[in-house]
Amino acid sequence: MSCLFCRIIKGEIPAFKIYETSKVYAFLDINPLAEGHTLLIPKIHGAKMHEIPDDYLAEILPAARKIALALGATQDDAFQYNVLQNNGTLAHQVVQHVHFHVIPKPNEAEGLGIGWPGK
Ligand code: DGP
Repeated sequence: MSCLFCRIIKGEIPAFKIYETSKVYAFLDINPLAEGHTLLIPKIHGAKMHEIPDDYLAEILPAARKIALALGATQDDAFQYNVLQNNGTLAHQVVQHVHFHVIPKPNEAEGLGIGWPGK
């Protein structure tokens, strides 16, 4: 098994786990664009989103919501964030296992990262 993120799911490569269910796994990004930058992945291998079965994708947004709440999201605008997902190298995908970025957007980081071509 050579997929980096499959190896993280199996615990063969260390990562700071944030959340896990039978179908999804979330961990801190090794190269964070902001403190708390989290990667959320299905626990089934597929490079691009359209390769992932619906029952795995169905757990992604509820998990992203829980992660956002854990990072500090509230009813007001005090905590803001991006949820991003890249498919293919032209779309700036580097790791070939589907992943969703949950990226806090602190005020002082205005302009950092999110215009993705500048990444
Ligand atoms: P993308 O460009 O969407 O494919 O982003 C891949 C992300 O994966 C990037 O933000 C850095 C992160 N990443 C790469 N290798 C590792 C690793 O070994 N551990 C962790 N935690 N994150 C990684």
